[in-house]
Amino acid sequence: MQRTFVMVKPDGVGRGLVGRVMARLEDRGLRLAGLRLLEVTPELAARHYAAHRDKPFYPGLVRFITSGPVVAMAWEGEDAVMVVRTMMGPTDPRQAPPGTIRGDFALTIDCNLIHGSDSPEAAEAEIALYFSPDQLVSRPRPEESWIYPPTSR
Ligand code: D4T
Repeated sequence: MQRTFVMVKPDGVGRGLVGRVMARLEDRGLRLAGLRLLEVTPELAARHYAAHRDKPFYPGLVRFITSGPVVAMAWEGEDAVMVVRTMMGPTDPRQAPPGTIRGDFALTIDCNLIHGSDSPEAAEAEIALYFSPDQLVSRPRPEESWIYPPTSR
């Protein structure tokens, strides 16, 4: 099972959308492997967004991500990284089709509601940034035989 890191950003927490975002991921069949409510410090933001350090939007990005509580999550599923990215929609919510999380709940790139890892390697690094091993669980959901059916059924 692949793991991915997902964050409901301060706008999503502030607007009370955490439950609805989580419900979409659960409804899809992904399983929750880790969950934390926290405030991102400037130091943590700098580590999370190190790849964007030289971008013009970086100062605003750090200001935004540290502006209120976030919900950090690890989710598991086959191809979870790609599945979550597809469910999120493009970075700019104006380009995001209806039915995607950003397409249904957000309007601007500055407040685009959700983050999801863009590769399995990024997922591993981001999960390690927000969770210690004892804060993660990996237990199949009982109904998973209806989500990943054995090929021989
Ligand atoms: P995250 O990392 O938040 O999941 O977003 P994406 O993976 O979809 O997009 P990204 O890494 O390119 O951008 C990170 C973060 O920066 C904000 N941003 C991005 C911004 O404020 N202005 C911009 O022009 C861009 C490209 C939004 C997401």
